[in-house]
Amino acid sequence: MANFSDLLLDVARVRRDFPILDREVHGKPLVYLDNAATSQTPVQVIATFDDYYRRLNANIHRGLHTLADEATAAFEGTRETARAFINAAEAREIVFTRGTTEAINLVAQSWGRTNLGPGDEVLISLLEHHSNIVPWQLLAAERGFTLKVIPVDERGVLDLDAYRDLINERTKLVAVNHVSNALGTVNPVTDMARVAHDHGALILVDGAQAAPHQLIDVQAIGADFYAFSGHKVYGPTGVGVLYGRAELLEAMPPWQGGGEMIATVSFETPTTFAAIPHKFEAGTPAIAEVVALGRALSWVNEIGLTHIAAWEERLLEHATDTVSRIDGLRVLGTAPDKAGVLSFVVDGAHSQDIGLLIDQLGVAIRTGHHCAQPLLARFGVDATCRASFAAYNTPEEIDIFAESLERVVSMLR
Ligand code: C6P
Repeated sequence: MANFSDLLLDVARVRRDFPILDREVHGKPLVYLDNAATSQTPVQVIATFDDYYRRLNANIHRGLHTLADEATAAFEGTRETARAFINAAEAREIVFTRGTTEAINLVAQSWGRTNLGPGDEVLISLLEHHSNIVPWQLLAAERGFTLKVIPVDERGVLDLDAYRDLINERTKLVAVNHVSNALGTVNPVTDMARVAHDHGALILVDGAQAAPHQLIDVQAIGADFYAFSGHKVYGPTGVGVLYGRAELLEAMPPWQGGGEMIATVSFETPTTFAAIPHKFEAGTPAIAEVVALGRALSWVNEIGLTHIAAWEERLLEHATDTVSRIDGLRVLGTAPDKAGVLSFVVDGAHSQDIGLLIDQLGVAIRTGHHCAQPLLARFGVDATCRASFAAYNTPEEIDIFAESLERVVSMLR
């Protein structure tokens, strides 16, 4: 049995914040190991959402009445909380989006459409989620620049020599994830940012899988853009954050037009735009979700990301050891620096079947291509099973998962 007693995370106390963990699935206690897809929501965040609609609900930045003022203050409060969460220099460098996907599309449509053209190159990696591939493919087809891909080795580690070979004076942007959702690899984004900047390129970091699991300091990384999603960091769906260096955001044109993003609108003279970040927030945003995201980030701070990271690292070790005993099981992603993601395939048992059968035993894992089809193709598979961990998971749950997996595999063979 793995020993977790030296770690400074009181998992029983953490679990009390998550009522959903008490439910049963198919008559069995839920073991939720699909946190890389969406993490569960603590009562404090649910209460903030509820309180918003009970007491504050109003449109923001527009009204002069009390509710509008209070809703605006709560909304803008999250901007400051998000700034501190990733150590951005200024709150106006935080743009609210619908999630990581929209944040990357914003950069592609605004910065990319203005700055990329024939002869230019954008470097992404084989580890990317489709949301950091397809926006660049769409734009490359339209603007005529070249998309290049940094390869990975057998362990799922980015080939940094290849990165240094691929980058050159034509490279305008490096767009990579901080942590791979499919394999868990943690990428050396600080070193990669230095190399990008040495070549005059910008770096966009997709932090969807990093923000819930490790302390983020966008200034220390040297990120020009950094994106993450609320629903993976114990917050609501439908909201995310794009960090952009103020100087870059200021120079970028709006990508969507509408209310709230303008300074003046006229048919006689050119329409002028609001200052950042509002220039990028057209229309009524997901106000309650943004307010609740602020509470989610504070909840993470209360538990402590360093404690969460240490806890999840131990869960990963324990899970890797336990499932590796299963005959014919192959772990995909064996990088020395990994976050709490365990991807695997099992000889003689299709991943989809494993996912369906293990759900019958109350265990939620993800199966499929994890929106990373080129990466899975690199490993010669079209699907894996993926267990991913959060602060509320326990070693006992890992044991249930491993026993259930063994049962399921023996049924399928
Ligand atoms: N990955 C997963 O199960 P959105 O959907 O916009 O909140 O996040 C997109 C995204 C971007 N980058 C990375 C590295 C991600 O992991 C994700 C979402 C989920 O792995 C759903 S496919």
